Amino acid sequence: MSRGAFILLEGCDRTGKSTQAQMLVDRLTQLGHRAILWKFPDRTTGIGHMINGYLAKHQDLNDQAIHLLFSANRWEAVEQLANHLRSGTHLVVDRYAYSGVAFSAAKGLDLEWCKQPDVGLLKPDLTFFLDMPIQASMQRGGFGEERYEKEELQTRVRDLFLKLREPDWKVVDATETIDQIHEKLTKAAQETIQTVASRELQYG
Ligand code: T5A
Ligand code: NA
Repeated sequence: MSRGAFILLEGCDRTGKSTQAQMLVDRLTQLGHRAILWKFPDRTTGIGHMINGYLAKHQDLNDQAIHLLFSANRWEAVEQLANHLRSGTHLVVDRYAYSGVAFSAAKGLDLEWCKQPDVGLLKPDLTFFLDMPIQASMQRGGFGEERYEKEELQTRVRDLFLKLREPDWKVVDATETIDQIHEKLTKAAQETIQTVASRELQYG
């Protein structure tokens, strides 16, 4: 049986990741695939509740502790994610370890230290980086409510994402229309679905 593809959407806040992730799941489903959405942080778990409390500014934690909780929130999902992929279900994942490293390093933690807790996780087969100027994303709905939604921090996060960028990332202009971006993502996702069908799951 062919395995599912792990498709990741990354980017700074308000670049349209959740909008596109949901649209991609719906489109793949319409095309006859089995596809599900998975969002990190997954705020529904015990660890996720702690992360939510921190992001909503109800609870303070030091930078190292919250970093490890974000990573633990990925580790607690790893078997479920792998099982979905093995059963042929595609995963459209809204943020993952690159966000984990970029946000914590932007706060001043050592970059190499930040990478360590995520070493060995399941790896994405396709990564989209939705990119746009911070000034423009700040104009979008809802910006400014959560802990990290500040211009200076987001600017550092963007620089760090560009530093973490891997050669196979698809950098997407997030200022294009929702439909234009959706078409690009769909095309690339379909190509990846074909190429990974008979490939082993990737960890790293
Ligand atoms: N974090 C996360 C860490 O520090 N470490 C970690 O390990 C992880 C996983 C919450 C915070 O946690 C940090 C990063 C974050 O600061 P979250 O729950 O993913 O992470 O954050 P959310 O608030 O859910 O999402 P974002 O702020 O990142 O927004 P999205 O999903 O990028 O954007 P979306 O789709 O909600 O769109 C935002 C607005 O823009 C409009 C939408 O309609 C919406 O109003 N929009 C567009 N407008 C014009 N043109 C387009 N192309 C548009 N696309 C969307
Ligand atoms: Na989102």
